[in-house]
Amino acid sequence: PEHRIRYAPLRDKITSAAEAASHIKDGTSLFISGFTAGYPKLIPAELVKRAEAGEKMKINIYAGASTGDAVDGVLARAGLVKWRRPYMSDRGMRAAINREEILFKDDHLSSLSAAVRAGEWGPVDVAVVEVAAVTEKGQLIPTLSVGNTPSYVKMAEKVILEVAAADPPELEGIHDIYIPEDPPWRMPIPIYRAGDRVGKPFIEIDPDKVVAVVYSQEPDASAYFSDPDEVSLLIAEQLLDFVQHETKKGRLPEGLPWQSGVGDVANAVLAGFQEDHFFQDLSIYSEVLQDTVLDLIDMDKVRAASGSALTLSLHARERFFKELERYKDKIVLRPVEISNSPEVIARLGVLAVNTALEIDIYGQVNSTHVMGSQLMNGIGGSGDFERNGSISFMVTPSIAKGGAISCIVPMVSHVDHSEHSVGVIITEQGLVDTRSLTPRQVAEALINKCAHPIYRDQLMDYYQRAVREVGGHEPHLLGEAFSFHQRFMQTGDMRVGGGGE
Ligand code: 0RQ
Repeated sequence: PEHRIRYAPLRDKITSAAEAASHIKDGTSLFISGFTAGYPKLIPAELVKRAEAGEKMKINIYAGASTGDAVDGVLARAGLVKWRRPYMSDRGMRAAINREEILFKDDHLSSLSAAVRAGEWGPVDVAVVEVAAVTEKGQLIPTLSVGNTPSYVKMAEKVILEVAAADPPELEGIHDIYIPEDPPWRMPIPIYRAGDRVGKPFIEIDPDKVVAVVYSQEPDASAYFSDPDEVSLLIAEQLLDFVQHETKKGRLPEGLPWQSGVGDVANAVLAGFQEDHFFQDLSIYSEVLQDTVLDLIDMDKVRAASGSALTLSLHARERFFKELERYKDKIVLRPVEISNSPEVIARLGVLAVNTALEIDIYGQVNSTHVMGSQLMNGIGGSGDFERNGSISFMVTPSIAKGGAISCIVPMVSHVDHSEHSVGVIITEQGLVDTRSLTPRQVAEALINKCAHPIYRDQLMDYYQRAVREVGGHEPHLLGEAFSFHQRFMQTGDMRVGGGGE
């Protein structure tokens, strides 16, 4: 314990998970660390045990973003969750949210630490934080994510620490903890390059607020990355060609930092950097860093990589911990209000790459709601980056479910990103730079270049009739704008004739 908890008074608070969890009761608002990685593992399991023993309780659970089965999965299955915010990606929890059994509101990740500090989310009853170590003064060294933890800890009435045996205390130094001022006293966040460190390597805390310390042997669930498929590779190739071309033409400065969202295409883009000789001195100013960032560092292609979390496969995690000092030199983990700060993203001129579920012919984007109604994961940081990046790329395969769904539709069934935030749209079929096109030009280009050939005639027919029959700046046939979606809901296929023709 001395090695991990260097502040002696906190060693007296080491206790069992059951004892620690006794601070959580029916109605407690639980604010936890965790942002794909770094979430607590023992406390949720204790709550489930109590529920199974017959205790009736519901808690509100607020994290940094998605967690693992050890939090969202087990708590949702046990019916313990009243409210959950923000982004999550657990199947069971998603289903409960869509039945409105769990209350959920989707937030831009950049804004919620400040909202919690302003008291908008109510009192922070208990914060549960996974830590790698505690310093001599009682400050906290987080594990592989920062998320909203600094603000949660600052506002919490009680704090429970889970000391993670799986994460070495040598992680100390990788984090850069900076809590910006709140309105109306906001000063600039002094980050001028992706790798700038502006804060402290630990989370400040009043140690008296710590009510329990538990030791956890459980590692984060490992991320699993498959090799990028052909569609993702085609999208990534066009994206990298485009940036190269614009740079060579002098329309894009060299060395702008990259943000790349979650999913296969994002990984394919990063994998593309490995093979391409044009991209050498890369800066990454993103939200979640994944395995490929380590590969790029190994190839000496990365100047700096900044994010709020590091999500690694089992193999990459071993590699990372073995050579921690070398990687620490390049990687900075920040609070999500800094990694996703609109101010900083705009200042650095981040090249933003995010994935859509569907995009409409005028460039509005739906990233979160299947067929308009069913929540998928949440907007996450995609809005922070798309609205503020110097070029905002929106990528998607042109079709889903084997062609039964066109990802280019007449009108999106839900809007996350508007045409005004999105710059360049790419599918495996082609790329459209919408930035200097009128909405009608965007529609024609998207249908001809980005839509899948099996949907082009249907889309063009809709568009041309809208132009003829209604006209206007963005012609729509309001009675038919969702006909693709309706056909899918009725027949299981968006194609006229169900694709069987
Ligand atoms: O369904 O899971 O049943 O197979 O949606 O689609 O193609 O595997 O794509 O994993 O990249 O996820 C937008 C959800 C894409 C994600 C979204 C079905 C498809 C499949 C998943 P199955 P893919 P991805 C922040 C980055 C918002 C948050 C964000 C996301 C499943 O990227 O959550 O950007 N984004 N965060 O079959 C119905 C459609 C569909 C569809 C695909 N049009 N209608 N279903 N699917 N298109 C910033 C960072 O820096 C991290």
